[in-house]
Amino acid sequence: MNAHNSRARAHANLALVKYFGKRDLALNLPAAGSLSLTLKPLTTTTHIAFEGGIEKDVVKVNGALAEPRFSARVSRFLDIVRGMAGSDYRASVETRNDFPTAAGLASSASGFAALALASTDALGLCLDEAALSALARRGSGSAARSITGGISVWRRGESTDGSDSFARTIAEPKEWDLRVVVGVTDPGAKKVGSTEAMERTRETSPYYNEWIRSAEHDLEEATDAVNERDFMRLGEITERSALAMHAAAIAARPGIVYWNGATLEAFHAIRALRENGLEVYFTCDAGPQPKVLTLPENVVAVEEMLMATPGVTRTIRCELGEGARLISE
Ligand code: 2P0
Repeated sequence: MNAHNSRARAHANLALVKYFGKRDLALNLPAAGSLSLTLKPLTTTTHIAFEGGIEKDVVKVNGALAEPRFSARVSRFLDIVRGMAGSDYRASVETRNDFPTAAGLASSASGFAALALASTDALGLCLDEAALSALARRGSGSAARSITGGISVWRRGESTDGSDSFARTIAEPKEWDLRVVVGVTDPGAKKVGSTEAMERTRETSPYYNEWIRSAEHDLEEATDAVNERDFMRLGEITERSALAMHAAAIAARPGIVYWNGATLEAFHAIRALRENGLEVYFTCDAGPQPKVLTLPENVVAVEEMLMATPGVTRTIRCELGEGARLISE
């Protein structure tokens, strides 16, 4: 048999300073840098086998054939890898997420990070971490930050080809024990996809330029807060970055509102906990799940608070995880 196999694993990541706007749509180059936590468990495991003589890529997600749109996106990504390796082999891809897709948690970051590593390894390419991160970015912008572990910064970069727009770790998991609790709310109305939302916000939101300016400033300040292990400062930047991102999206035309009632109730409950002296800060992505940044001693109180919020159906405890890696089993 003429097959090149590989298996890789990557975790999802949560941005504390958000990425929401592109300077290049085709290359997924961000208009501003972002800062994130790579989170375990939230794991994607991907197996890939390239073979000569098969006609097209076959993509399975959690055991079922992927939707045509997603398969086409994976094939476009694999075309980039094939181009780098000088191969025309098609691939069979099997990817599994250990977190519930119904939870509405983004899997494209961990998915394209695992795919970037598995596909390059299977075709004999040996990329360093920066090159892998820049490649994963082509699949989904935030995937750049799932190649790296711990706390990562994805720089905007200046070059038009994107070669300087990749993530790097600024603190390893063992260097700062940060925790995140995700609140899963009931699925809300149909969401607008991230790429479409970013483009609509860039084109129509009167707040877009200010949002991008504030994001660059927040990134510098959040990087300092990480370097100084200043949790309160990092938490304050986390909340304001999420609120500013959503404000820009809400002001797009038509406005993009990702929150449901439970999301907002959770935001207020988190602030109430903080007024009682607990170090807890919220954030939220392109969906209705409230996510809480905290320290180990507050995890149980945060879970109780989230479960007491009407509309929150379950919680997921997370901590800092490693970057993408190859696995043998
Ligand atoms: C982030 N999000 O920084 C932001 C915050 C959602 C809100 O990155 O178009 O799936 O594939 O580059 O990476 C989700 O967007 O978008 C995202 P594309 P991606 O985590």
